[in-house]
Amino acid sequence: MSNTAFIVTHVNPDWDALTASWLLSRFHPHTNHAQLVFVTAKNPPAEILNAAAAVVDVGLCYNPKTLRFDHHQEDFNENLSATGLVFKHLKATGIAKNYLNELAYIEPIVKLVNDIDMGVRGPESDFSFSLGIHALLSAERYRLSTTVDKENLFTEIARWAFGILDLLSEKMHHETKQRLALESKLVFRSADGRFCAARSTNDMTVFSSGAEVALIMSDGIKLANGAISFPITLSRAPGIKEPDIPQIVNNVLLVSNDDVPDSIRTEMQRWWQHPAGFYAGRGTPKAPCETPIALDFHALAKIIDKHWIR
Ligand SMILES: [Mn+2]
Repeated sequence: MSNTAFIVTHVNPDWDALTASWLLSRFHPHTNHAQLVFVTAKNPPAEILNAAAAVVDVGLCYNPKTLRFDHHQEDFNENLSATGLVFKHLKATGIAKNYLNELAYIEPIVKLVNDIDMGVRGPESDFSFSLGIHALLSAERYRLSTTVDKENLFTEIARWAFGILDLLSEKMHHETKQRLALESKLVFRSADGRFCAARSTNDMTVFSSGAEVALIMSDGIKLANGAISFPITLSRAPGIKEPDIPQIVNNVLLVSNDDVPDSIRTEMQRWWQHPAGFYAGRGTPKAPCETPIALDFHALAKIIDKHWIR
């Protein structure tokens, strides 16, 4: 055994063991990127448990002060899994506050893992077992069991799982930052809040604020001819069937010149309209344009808002 801090969890680790270990490994300074050691749940060696910097999902002890987070004790009455307990501790102590005060952004992962470990079933757990992280862990465990030496199997499973959790956490962190920055990027919000226009962000971020239709002008991208293009997209939120986005574009194009400046009319005439009805735009990788787009973005937003009949 090395002298460096290590985290103990159980052999054949499930997502509860893996996520609890990952939370400590990534967010607790005493177990920062600590090695994992795997023990049996039945009669784990006391000397290993005693020497561990943290013990999760095994060991029959719950004591946050010594980083012991098991929930299998007979008299245990906190309704949380090891992952839920570690997360609660990290939030309560604020020890992870350097990591975007909040940690709130990884709460969906914690909740999924915790609920499934505690036997809660619903659409989210069904999805996770069929196509989500629980399905992937089963598949990866099987694949590794046929390709990796037995003594390395659990370490390899954990390496894989930590990679998945790092990726998801990075994505959620990024989305959270985008959401927090949205206010400063909004150019227009309709009176009913159903339509928003924003610069330098993406439509999913706008939809997360409750809008159904988003007009986005992205950061500039360099075209093949060296010119800078600022892609514009008009799209509707996923999961809704209305409105038909090309219809909104055509509504604008049908009105007289007095209402719509030439620059906007010319621009919208060149937009690519997705036949499935959820998108129109120009300058994106899917619908590239050869010349920069130059128009009054706020005026464009007002015109689109006016001609989305709702
Ligand atoms: Mn558990």
